[in-house]
Amino acid sequence: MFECVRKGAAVTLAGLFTCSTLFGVVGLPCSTSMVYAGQMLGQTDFDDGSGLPWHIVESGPGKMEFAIEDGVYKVTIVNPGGRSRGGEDRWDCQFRHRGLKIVSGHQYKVEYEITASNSGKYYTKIGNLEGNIEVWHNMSNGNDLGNTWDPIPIAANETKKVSLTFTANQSLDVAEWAFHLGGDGQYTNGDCFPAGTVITFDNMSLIDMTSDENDYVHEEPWVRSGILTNQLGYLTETSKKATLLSDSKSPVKFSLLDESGKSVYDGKSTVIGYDEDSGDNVHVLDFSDYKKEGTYSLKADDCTSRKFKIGIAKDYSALLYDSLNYFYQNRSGIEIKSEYITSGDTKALARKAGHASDVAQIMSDFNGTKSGKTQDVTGGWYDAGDHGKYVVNGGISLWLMQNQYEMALYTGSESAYADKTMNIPENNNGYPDLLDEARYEMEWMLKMIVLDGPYKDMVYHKVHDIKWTGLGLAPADDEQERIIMPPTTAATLNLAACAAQSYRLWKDLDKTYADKCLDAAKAAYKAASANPKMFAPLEESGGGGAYGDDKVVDEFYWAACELYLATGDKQYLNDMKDNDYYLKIDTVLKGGESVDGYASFDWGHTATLGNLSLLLNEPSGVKMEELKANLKDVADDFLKTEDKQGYGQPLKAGTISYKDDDKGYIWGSNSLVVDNAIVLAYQYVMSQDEKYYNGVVSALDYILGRNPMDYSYVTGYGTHAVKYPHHRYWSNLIDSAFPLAPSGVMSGGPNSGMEDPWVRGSGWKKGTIAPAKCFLDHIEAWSVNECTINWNAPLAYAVGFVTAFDKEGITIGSTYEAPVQTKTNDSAKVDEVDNSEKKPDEKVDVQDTKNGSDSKKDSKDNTKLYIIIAILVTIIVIVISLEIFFYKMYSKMHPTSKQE
Ligand SMILES: [Ca+2]
Ligand SMILES: [Ca+2]
Ligand SMILES: [Ca+2]
Repeated sequence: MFECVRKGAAVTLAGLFTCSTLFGVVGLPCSTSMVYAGQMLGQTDFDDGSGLPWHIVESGPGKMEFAIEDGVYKVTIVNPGGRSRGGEDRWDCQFRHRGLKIVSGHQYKVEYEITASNSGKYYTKIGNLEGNIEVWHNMSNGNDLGNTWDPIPIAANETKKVSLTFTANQSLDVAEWAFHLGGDGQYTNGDCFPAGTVITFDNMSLIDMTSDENDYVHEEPWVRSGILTNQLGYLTETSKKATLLSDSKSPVKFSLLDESGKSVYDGKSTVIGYDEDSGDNVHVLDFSDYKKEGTYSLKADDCTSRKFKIGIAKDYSALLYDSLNYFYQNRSGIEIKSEYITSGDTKALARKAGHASDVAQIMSDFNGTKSGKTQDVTGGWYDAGDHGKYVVNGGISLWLMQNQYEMALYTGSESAYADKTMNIPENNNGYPDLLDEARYEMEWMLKMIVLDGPYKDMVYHKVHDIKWTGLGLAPADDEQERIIMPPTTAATLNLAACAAQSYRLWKDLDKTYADKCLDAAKAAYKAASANPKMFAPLEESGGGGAYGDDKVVDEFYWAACELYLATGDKQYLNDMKDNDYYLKIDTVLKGGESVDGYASFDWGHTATLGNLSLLLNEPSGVKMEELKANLKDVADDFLKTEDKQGYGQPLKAGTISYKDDDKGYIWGSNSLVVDNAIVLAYQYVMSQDEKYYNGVVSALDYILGRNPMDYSYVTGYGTHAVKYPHHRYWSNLIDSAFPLAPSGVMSGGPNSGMEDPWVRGSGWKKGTIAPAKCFLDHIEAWSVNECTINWNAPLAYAVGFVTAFDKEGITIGSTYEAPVQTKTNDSAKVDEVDNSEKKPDEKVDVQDTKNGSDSKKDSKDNTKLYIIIAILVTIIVIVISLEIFFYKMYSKMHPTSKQE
């Protein structure tokens, strides 16, 4: 199989719902002790140190800690929440298990053990996710629904062992079992428990006594490949590197095998040894010299890699447009139509306009004081999995998209982004489609400008829901009140920079729009200069991401660069020269949320963006040689890091955040990989030295599968790609009424902070997992598996860049299909793999064209057979249907029949 079990390196990488990640045994299903016939729960006794799919869920200000230790699940109430603290009710602190299916008339047996360190009360129920339907609650047998809403009292240190049965009075396709442990409210007289209470759960069980059809299905654990490659493969002319898991201290032989299993290239590995970021012992396999297109696998020791291709320009082209389609699909304010969706279930992904009229309440401070005034801020992109729209994150995303176009102009590849290249409503309006997509965000940002009062021309920081919403929600069904947070210096400078950049790119296309942008940019810069210290707080709860930034010298620099390029006005040049960031490109993100993140820019650190614009435009009065020398230093640093890393990524561990001193990969680490790739792209363009181009390639290899998780972090791309990014609408995993994510969505990836309860509920202890392995693919795992505009933008940028320089270039309208994976190299076992379409018989490879046509004939014969079978099945179905019909008619006409 593509995975080979390695002694001493046996790590089961848990996908969705596998029982244990730390203690699982490679190649075996979950430990049998915890699964027994009839069990509907994915975890019952917590004896293996894992809690999932049980998890805690908090609504502000409710707060809990939890630990899975000593064979029990312990929840500590830090803040009960509840109405008296500004929350809602007892459900502000919950412990729950989702993914249940309840059938009307079935009998269920419920069992659990609960202990509390203080006396208090709790409420428990099985019902739908919205919380308005219950089939069972508390101590009942299901007959008292609607009248016994009182929580169950429990004494300090008492252990309640509950075992009872109930019969469901209705069916629920998507249900949960929840314990409410929070504060007071309309339905709860006083808090359930005081802060500091430890509530212990054990021996949970839910058995459907009537049928086992809805028992919990554990997904078979998968074992990572012993050789990690870019799962798509490699362009023909670029460097081609893979990582071999090996404890060997000396180089080992490896072979590149073609589809028939024949070796076409032999080489020797380079020993890296212990790779700190992954905790793996690794070698690098370099087969860059091999340039023939085809489908291959690598073999070394007793390992064979997944199949991959050489010659992937068309696959990269497909990825480019799918990753850009992310933005269309996250547009707010307009209907999302299937005709403009480039991948996935286009019918299910289409949706009604979200926040079609986004007229929101303006807050007069960040504490949530309403001003009584509203503003229409319809449009723009939703930021991420939520329905917030944040100027400081929209800004960098929009800037990157416009810079991708400007870079394409610089390198002569702009035809890939011209009118009629992208599937968007504006694909026939005479303007470049990439600029059209960016303009959708720019037009929204212009609506975020303060219209009057002392802060006129400043820009509101963000607009979002007043409270966080749950997963499984279409934007059109979001009923939360919308609020606009106060203007900030950072947001104002984001607008100044992006609008000035827009002016440059649009002035020869649409002068009216360009002038409007420039006027807004100048006014914003002036307003920010007059209010240089209006910051959004770093910490904030309630309905939206904080996006706090208390260091804006970098935003001032960025805006000054863009305005100088737009106007040539010396005032901006002087401001640039006075700024600490003048011509500086850094490898460390400092200030705001970040302590020492290894990158040159992110949403809160934007000085480098100004310098990148200078590099493409070379304005007079700027010491370009000095800037270019600085760029080279940084690019060399990233290359050095790639060479040191076992998996070739331009990323290093750092301090997790301003409030977490631990070291590791930071939130959205994958975005730093592609951000740094853009810096390498610039150095390639400036130097024409191919090693920098290959540096971009290496970064993408990591994102697309050459990583210690053996995941392609981009949905739909690769033979083992992420499927469940955190997103309210793409929430098929929670509720099948919603679609799966489309292709081309990049997950934020490994995050040592492990902030969400899902990833911690996996049994992983923070600080014990190697930085590059703090990842799992689950929609609830928002701290490792979210997706957002400022991560997909650099992905699209890097993919477009490498493809443009391939000899094939970017092909509009390409589609991607992963190679069929075989369990072994034995073609007889092809059928065991559920991956995409079945390939023609292997013999085609070694025979001539005549056999090629034979194989076509075979497939035609097969098609005939399928058609005959289909016709037979249809006839049978019709006959049965008619019988039922006549039987029903008969029954109707004879009312004494049993059916009536
Ligand atoms: Ca236990
Ligand atoms: Ca267009
Ligand atoms: Ca900043």
